[in-house]
Amino acid sequence: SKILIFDSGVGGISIYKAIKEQLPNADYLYLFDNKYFPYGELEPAFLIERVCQLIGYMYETHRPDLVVIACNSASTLVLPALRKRFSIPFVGVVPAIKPAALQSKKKKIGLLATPGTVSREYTQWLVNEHAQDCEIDMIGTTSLVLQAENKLYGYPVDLDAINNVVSKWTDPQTSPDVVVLGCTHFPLLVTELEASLGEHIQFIDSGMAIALRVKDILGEKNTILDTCNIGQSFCTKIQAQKKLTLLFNGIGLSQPLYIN
Ligand code: DGN
Repeated sequence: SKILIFDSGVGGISIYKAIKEQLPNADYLYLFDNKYFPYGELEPAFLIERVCQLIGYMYETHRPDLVVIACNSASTLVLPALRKRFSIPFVGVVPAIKPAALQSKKKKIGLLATPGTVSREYTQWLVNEHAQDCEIDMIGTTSLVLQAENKLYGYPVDLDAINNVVSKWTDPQTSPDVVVLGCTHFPLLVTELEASLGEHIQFIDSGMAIALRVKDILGEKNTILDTCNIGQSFCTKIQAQKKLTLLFNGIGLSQPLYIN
């Protein structure tokens, strides 16, 4: 099968890695929008149009079997429009509020996402639906998105910037015990986040759940659903250098990116 993974930037690579573990033989295309990155502060109406336009281009030129919107900022907004317009399956990535609420012993969870994602009605719906018994503390940040991009392009990560963003969670007495990484860029910074916050916080991302969903839709038998830990971050597990096709801005220019 041909799977198109889309994000504003390189964050969707954390999702790609999780899917690739489940479906090693699929063909992967990775599209990112280097013209309008970052997505976390764009006007909703503009973002809907932009994503539909890019996916429309890819739909015509590459005919993917399935599209993963590997961006919480986009998925919490544009999935209904995409599903209405294109008759292929879409898998969206949205904050893993439900598993976080189930795993939190303190019944206090954090959401670390973009400013767009923390302000979405859909995110509020997720909280009302799945985490009524929890207190929820949200941080919306673009700075961490930029740090994750830096890291993947081989530039140094600014640890002070990370510390500043999450400083209110450093005290184990008052912090949440479970934090949702509600932006696909953030699993790429999990080592830095752990170094900054210490061991009193468990991070949850959507990678594994999304990978299993993709596998399910594409019809392969899903054997590890019962034993998987949805919250585990898989991006740190990739050892070998892998090559995947990157498409910049939907205009066909592609070049390999090497991922450690
Ligand atoms: N990686 C995206 C997300 O999951 O929300 C958005 C990052 C951005 O463009 N700000």
